[in-house]
Amino acid sequence: MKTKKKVHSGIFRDGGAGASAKRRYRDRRNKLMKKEDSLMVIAGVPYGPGGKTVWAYAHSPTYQEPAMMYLTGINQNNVILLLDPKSKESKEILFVGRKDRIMEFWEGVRFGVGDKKSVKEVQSVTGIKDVRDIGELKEVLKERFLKNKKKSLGTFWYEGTRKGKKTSITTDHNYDFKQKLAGWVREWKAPKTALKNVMENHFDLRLPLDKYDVKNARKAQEITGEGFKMMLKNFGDFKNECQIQGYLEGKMLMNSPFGLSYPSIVASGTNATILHYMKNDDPISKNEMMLIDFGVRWMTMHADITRTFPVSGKFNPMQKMLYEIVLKGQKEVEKAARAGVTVEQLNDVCWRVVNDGLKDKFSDAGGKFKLRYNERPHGVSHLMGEQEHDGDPFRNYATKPMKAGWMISNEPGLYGEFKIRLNGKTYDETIGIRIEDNLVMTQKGCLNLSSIIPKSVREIERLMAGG
Ligand SMILES: [Mn+2]
Repeated sequence: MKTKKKVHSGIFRDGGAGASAKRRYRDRRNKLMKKEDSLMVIAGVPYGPGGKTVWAYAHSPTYQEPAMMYLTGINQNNVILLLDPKSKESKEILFVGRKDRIMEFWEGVRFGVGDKKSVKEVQSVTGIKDVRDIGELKEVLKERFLKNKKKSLGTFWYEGTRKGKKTSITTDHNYDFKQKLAGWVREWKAPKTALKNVMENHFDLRLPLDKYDVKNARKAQEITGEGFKMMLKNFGDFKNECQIQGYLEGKMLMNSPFGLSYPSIVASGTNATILHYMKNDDPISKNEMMLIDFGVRWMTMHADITRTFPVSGKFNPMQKMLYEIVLKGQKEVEKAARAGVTVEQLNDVCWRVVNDGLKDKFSDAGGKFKLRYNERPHGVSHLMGEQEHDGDPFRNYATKPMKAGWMISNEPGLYGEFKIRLNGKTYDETIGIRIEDNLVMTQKGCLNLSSIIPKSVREIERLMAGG
């Protein structure tokens, strides 16, 4: 049973515009050259989501820097927070633009200086009494900085080590702001070292979720799980990946005003071996497996779930065998996860169990396989919380003992070409399997928030049979 060839690669979002592609593209360029009749240079977008904007900006109703969201809850751009713990005047100042009626015409109500009502609301929600015009920031900061005995100025940017070298994310708004502050500090004749990164302390506080966050994270799981169950029950209606995406996301968004955690990955057959598959436009066929990676937000908490199941509604013997190997890896990670353990240790558990399972169950039964990676296709866990991927982007936390309240993903996977003869029948498929739950660490173990979302072979087959 060979997996069907996919329609197009995805390099061209319009499918290469069919047979006439070359002519059409060349024509367009020629026309532009004729019109301009001069030297031109045109650049494609240099960065993906998360480049210059907050990661979630493009596809979620939340567009705030998560650090600001965490500290103030204000979901509006161009807000700056000054914290001055030693000050006798005001320890906290929120800088914001003036009330701007034209901007409001385009974007809706915005909080701004000169608008008593919105300022009052922000003051009462955040508890910050001192709200000033953002135009005063530099002056106020200078005065505060020169008064400050320590002569230090903290700000937030992403910094970590990569391959043993200290490095920063230099393409986002945090770094731009840090560079601006560095210039000011220079102007004020202070040494470069006056600028300090608050990232580590910030994450120490932000990563352990409190009860309210956990409650919201649970709610996100419930909505996500409900959408998944409805989608499975109605699976017979779908003929294309995009229909599954539309239905599933629709169900989730109907139950949450906070948007998706991220755009779903809806991958059938060979597409499931592409880790960040986003094309979601291929037809599905009955002998394939489907991998979907999806989730919704509730308040500021994210669900990040992956489930894999057979399009036919029934696992064939090879699919079941491979699926249960991955499931075992996930179970062992869940058993090992608790405060004090590191993500790297979970990786060791996960990939040992999955690779041993492949050898003991699959190879020993005569199976042959080809993976597209050595031993580990990706990390089994990432931190979660205010962002779907939270914590430092360099994953330096992977070697630090986890703390109670940290939320992580548990997502073992298996991707490759598999062939086996079972019960007189040969199975030969390119398969991607990933099963992802979200765990919250406790002192003694962990809470699996996703235990309400079906994943056993029996549960999935029952739901797909309409029950
Ligand atoms: Mn994940």
